[in-house]
Amino acid sequence: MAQLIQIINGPNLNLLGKRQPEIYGHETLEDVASACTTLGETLGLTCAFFQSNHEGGIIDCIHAARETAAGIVINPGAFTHTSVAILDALNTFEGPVFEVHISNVHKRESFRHHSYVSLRADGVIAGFGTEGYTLALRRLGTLLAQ
Ligand code: DHK
Repeated sequence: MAQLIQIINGPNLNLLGKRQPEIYGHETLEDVASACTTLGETLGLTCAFFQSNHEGGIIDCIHAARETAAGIVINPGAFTHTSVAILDALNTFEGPVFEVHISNVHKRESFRHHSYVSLRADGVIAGFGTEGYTLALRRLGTLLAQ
């Protein structure tokens, strides 16, 4: 049976493709979902997608994933740099967690250099554009097949 991967996107990522395309590219979140779904089928993984502009919604999604998902891919957006609550929620999840940033946060403002989520993440991908999501999915495919 296919294992479920919960893919979570935080604030402003609903505007992907329209928002600062020079930083975040031209692909939309629907494009990301489509690429992940297609790749997931080849890896035996089913992808569930969630986006919220609200911290509590993301936390509720992580809690629900405790019962349903084998792994999490999360781009918490700006909550990456501020949210102890999302870190705490991820610490309740037992499977692998991968943190994705579309842009190279280390090449940007210093406030983007620190990530609370990285204290829990099993791996971090930054600066690979939207391809970062499928790279994380490939790694989950490898880990969960072991
Ligand atoms: C997305 C955001 O919305 C920013 O707040 C982060 C991240 C970077 C990204 O690169 O995907 O700082």
